[in-house]
Amino acid sequence: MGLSHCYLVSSSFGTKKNVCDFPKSNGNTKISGMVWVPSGKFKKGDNVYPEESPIYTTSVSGFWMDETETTNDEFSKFVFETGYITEAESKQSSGFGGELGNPIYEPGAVVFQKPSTQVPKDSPLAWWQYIPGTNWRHPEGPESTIEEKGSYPVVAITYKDAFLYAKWKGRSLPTEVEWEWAARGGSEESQTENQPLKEANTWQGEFPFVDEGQDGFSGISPVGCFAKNGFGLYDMIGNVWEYTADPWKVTQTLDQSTYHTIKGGSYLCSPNYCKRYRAAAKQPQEDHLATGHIGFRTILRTSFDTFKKNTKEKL
Ligand SMILES: [Ca+2]
Ligand SMILES: [Ca+2]
Repeated sequence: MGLSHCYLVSSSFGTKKNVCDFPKSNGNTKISGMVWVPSGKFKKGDNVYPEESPIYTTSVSGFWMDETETTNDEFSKFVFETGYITEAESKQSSGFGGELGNPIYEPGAVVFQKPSTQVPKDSPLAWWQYIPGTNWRHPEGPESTIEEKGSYPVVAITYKDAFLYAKWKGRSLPTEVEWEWAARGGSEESQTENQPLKEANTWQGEFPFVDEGQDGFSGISPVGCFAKNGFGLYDMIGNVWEYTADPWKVTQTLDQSTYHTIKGGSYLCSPNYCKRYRAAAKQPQEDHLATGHIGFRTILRTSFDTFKKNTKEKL
């Protein structure tokens, strides 16, 4: 694969408004940017939406987790070093896009298009559009760029893209249980239906046509701009949805496609449309369909003690 199309975007970003100067949680060079999520037991699930139930008690072993969503700069490094071409940049041999109604073969991704007036809220195709030429380098359509957005979460990537990035780093995508436990941040209680304005980039105003940005951001924000949770993790809730390793178990066949579970909601979640700005919230995402509001973060399943012994670094 040629590398001529590859470039790092960090050289062109750095203005204050495009990066949040959040404090890093540890100085370990080996796993810089990750925090330790301790083991524990919690009540997984909720009953705000049907797919979140049943609620049950489960245990989780500890693991390291990226403190932020994977950024454009980080994904650029992966592409630069491997020559990887994402699914949204590749012509598909078999059609996908079952959620959109017709098989799609042309490279591209789904983009949120804010309507100019109110539209029926049960018509998601009124604000979602498949735009050929959209991909992680051009996440809002072929004319858009990620220049000066190196610290924004990478989007318009698929489950496979996220999986292979994690593998390249010697890491994994979290299971749904691991992700939900991490997003709870040590809290015993599940999150309320109240919108978390200080902790997450969500949507204020009448969805989908007025994004007031009362939380500081209309649209996606750079990573680390909101308060971290009890485990030191940023943006678990909101900003962009995050892939997990769990296939979506369909009880009713949606179409011929396969799906994985995404967690945490996005900047598009609002009280007047979709209260999925909670740890227990979940949705299916079609495996080969890239969209502009889904990203990911990785985990490392190395025990705390093993890590200390191997690195001899003070944690
Ligand atoms: Ca917002
Ligand atoms: Ca998120």
